[in-house]
Amino acid sequence: MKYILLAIIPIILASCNNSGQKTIAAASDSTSAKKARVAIPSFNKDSAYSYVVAQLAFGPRVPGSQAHEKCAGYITGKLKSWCRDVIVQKCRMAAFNGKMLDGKNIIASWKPGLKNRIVLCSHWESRPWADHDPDPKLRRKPVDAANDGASGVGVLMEVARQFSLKEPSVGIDIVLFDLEDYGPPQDESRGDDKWWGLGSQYWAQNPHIQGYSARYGILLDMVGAPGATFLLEGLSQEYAADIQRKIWDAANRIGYSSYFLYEKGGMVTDDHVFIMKYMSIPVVDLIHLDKSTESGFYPYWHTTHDNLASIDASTLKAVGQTMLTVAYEEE
Ligand code: AHN
Ligand code: ZN
Repeated sequence: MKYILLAIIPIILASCNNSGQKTIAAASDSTSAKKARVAIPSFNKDSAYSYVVAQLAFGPRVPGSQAHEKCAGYITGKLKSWCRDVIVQKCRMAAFNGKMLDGKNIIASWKPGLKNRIVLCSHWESRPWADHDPDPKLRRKPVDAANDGASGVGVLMEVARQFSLKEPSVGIDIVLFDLEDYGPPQDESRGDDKWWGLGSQYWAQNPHIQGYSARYGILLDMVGAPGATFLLEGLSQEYAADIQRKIWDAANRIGYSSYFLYEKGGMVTDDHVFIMKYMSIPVVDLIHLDKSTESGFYPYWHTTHDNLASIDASTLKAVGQTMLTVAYEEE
């Protein structure tokens, strides 16, 4: 509950949803003819899943560890095999505890000269502490971060592979952030949002290309759990409502209505906040929210159970196919 402000006025929400539904139907009617012209490649869920497996094989990718170093090399190598323009942006950031962290934001760009572009992002490193584990003895153990890390990267790696086979018409940047999840452990009560998203804070203030901008961004966070529910995250709704609607409409149109719910979720301090703040690019957080858990996130969030067993390739497919649909339909 500390990190996520849940909506408290269900009556107002219900009426918003109802009027929203009509607009959705009208919008998809008028655009369906144009949409039908674009052939959308098929996202390979087994391929995405294999990229999740490969990341986990290094062990927890905790900043400063060998696994972290090796995994950065793995992701960079794969992206270079699919994309000519890959940049590894190094940063050195102070953590909440004074420790200096060496981070790497990994960036792949298609049509880098084009102004008309969108940015897809996720974070790739693991949280050092499973501070929300039900077992207090495990709360200082690192998180495998299958869902909270590897899932978004796995999806975007497969998206990158698809881009290598067929370029979308707009420019695209895939930005994989480091140092997202080094925020203070729950029991240390240093409740300041500035200790989260260190990699994205660095990139947003020191873009890989001077004067970088994009029309909009999509952040993938925890996109691999079985039966995931993507609610309309509050800050995205406030600052990027039209983009959020476009993504949810695309997902619902291609058959993923059980994952993409037109239901308001809480506000999350995630990487998208810093991109919006420092770059003024509207960014939607596509994140698994669950109103039945105490945290508001998916049940295994920041626990030792966030491992390979909590990943379902069908969820990766729903998210990945939606990303391809949005990207290839953009003109
Ligand atoms: C906070 O807990 C402040 N933000 C959650 C962002 C996050 C952590 N996403 C994944 N792990
Ligand atoms: Zn996390």
